Amino acid sequence: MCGTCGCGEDNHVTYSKPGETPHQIHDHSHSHDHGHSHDHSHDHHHKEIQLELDVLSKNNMLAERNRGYLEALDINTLNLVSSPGSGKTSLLEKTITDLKDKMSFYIIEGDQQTSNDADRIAKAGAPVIQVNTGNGCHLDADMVNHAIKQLKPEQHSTLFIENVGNLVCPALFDLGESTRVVIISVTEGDDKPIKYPTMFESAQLCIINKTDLLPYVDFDTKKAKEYAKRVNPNLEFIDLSVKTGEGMNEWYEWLGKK
Ligand SMILES: Nc1nc2c(ncn2[C@@H]2O[C@H](COP(=O)(O)OP(=O)(O)OP(=O)(O)O)[C@@H](O)[C@H]2O)c(=O)[nH]1
Ligand SMILES: [Mg+2]
Repeated sequence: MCGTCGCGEDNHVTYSKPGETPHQIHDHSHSHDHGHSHDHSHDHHHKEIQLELDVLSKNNMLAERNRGYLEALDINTLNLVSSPGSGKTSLLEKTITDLKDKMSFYIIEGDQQTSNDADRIAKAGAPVIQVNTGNGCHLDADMVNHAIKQLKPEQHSTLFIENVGNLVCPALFDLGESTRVVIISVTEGDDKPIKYPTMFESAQLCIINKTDLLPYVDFDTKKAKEYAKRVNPNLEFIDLSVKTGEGMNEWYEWLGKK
């Protein structure tokens, strides 16, 4: 997984609210596990797998703590995952604009760099915190834990976590969300669900965005859904266009039922 793509232990993660200077958080309450304590093998591959399992099990434990905290406050938490540019921030901007009088939203924005997305969300009118993951290609439960502490979402609210645009690594990291929503846009190709099955396997809802572009691209919606159902028979689908608003009501109905 990420051992090969640059998200290391010495990574510099920063947090900021719009207008704030990004800052790091030094948390000395947890021990740093470098993964060699149980490993008596000289096999490098074995060491790497052990490190991955350690990282993931530590993440799973923290994710369960997040989940317990969020459930106790009746905060519906959605983890939005997709490749870069599928329209996650656009979907959030429109959802906030349309529903903010009826629902209370909080947003955690994950990107490697920049506070562009948090600035867009703040403009749409919701409290937001930007997490910059540096070299990291995904959010993890620890980052979300720190972000929640600063954001302080209120009881009975909806918390959206926009993950780093990446169809691979975010699939492995439970953040403590209630629901995982995978978004694909019709410009990406209808075979994504079988090329990146883990992401589709771990999601409960699949949004197919940018349907306004269907006349211009070779995207077979039926085929994309068949592929996705192959890896996850229980996956639900909503086709929509954030741009034209087509299908947005179905998304709002789904959200209202959660
Ligand atoms: N045609 C069309 N364009 C869209 C639609 N939704 C989003 N876009 C455009 O797609 C581009 C990327 O949208 P974003 O919302 O920034 O995508 P994102 O998933 O948040 O991107 P990252 O955070 O970088 O992963 C922007 O230029 C949007 O205007 C849509 O429904 N139709
Ligand atoms: Mg975005």
